[in-house]
Amino acid sequence: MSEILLELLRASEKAACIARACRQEEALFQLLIEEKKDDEKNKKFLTDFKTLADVLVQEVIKHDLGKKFPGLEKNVRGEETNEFTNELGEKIIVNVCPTEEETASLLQKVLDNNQAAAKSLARAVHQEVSLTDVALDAVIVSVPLDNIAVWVDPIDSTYQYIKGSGDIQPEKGIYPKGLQCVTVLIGVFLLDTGHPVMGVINQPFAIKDPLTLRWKGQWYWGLSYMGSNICSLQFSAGDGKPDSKADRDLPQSTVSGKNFYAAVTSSAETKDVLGALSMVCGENLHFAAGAGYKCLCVIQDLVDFYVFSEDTTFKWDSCAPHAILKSLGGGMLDLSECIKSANQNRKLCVRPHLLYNSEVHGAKGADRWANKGGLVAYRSEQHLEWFMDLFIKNLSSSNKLH
Ligand code: 2IP
Ligand code: CA
Repeated sequence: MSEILLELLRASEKAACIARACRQEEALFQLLIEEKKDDEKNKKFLTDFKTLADVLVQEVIKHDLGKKFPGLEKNVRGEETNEFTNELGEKIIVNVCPTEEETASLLQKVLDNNQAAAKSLARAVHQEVSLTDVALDAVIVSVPLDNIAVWVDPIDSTYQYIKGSGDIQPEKGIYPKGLQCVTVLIGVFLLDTGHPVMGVINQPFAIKDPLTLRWKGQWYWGLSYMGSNICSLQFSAGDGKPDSKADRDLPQSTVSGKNFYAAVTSSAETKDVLGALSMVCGENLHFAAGAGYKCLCVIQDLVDFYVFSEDTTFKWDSCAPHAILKSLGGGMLDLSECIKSANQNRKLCVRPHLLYNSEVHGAKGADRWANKGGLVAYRSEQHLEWFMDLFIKNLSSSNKLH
């Protein structure tokens, strides 16, 4: 059994429980939806609750991984810092304390003395999460602890999380928005090469029980290391086919390949890229919220590709899904590098895989960890070639990006 992967899964499940608690427990829910106007803000109220929930989940993951694998916590990275400064210049560091009571009293300080909310949150932070995953028990790959680091996105698609729509209808299985687009992302990469090796995607709001109206989550994991490639989907009935199009050739009749491929992208995608994607995919071009969720659509084989040309996804968005895609025989590439090679008539012999150990040169803050050249996520190497060929041909020549 891979101990680390099991621990990542457990941490993601704890995070998912906290995310659900914040929506389902009244004391927390009121804070989540509360928008304080500047003049209403208490000077002691250090931050808005959404940021606190994000930071806390990140700290829980760090704490729980470090407890099991001492030292690893130093290599857990994410978007958030756990230091808050209030308008009076006082600093507070949010972390998981040794006992539930201590965590509650620390949280109470950040929550403007709201004792009920602090207690609820501390309970969720300190609860034991027991889970079983029979498929994972069979995994016997061990990855060297001294050469790994972890990228965490505690709550991806924060906007959908706050909005909280639970009744959005999926289109061809894909949720364009809503709570289903919220994911917890935990990815492990090798410090020396920057390659992703393990990933967990936890979808805290996957299914709503029609009777209790409570949400059930769903998790996905993948491991790709030293020739071992294993993914949770390979064990679920009727799923986990490496690629539904794998045995099919590009049909000669559809000379342009039109509508043969399905892709998902962001509503923030540029006009030119959208134009080219529509040419290739026609009605099979979908929009969905959440970088993690869009990757999940590729992993679940609901679409063949996730394409995005902008630089607004980050290492914490892509590391976990990237590892899972690799375990299925796919991957995630730098889109601008792919286009550059095509424009120079170079075949993609060496694929420009996204890497996780190096910063964007000269960038500051979160942008240091942006996927600067955009991305393309895929499940099948063979179809990637064909798809990219069609896609790039359809990009207007004046706009072959960068
Ligand atoms: C966001 C979130 C957004 C996504 C953006 C991410 O992360 O996944 O949904 O934009 O790239 O950085 P889009 O949905 O347009 O793809 P977070 O919610 O954690 O800020
Ligand atoms: Ca994110």
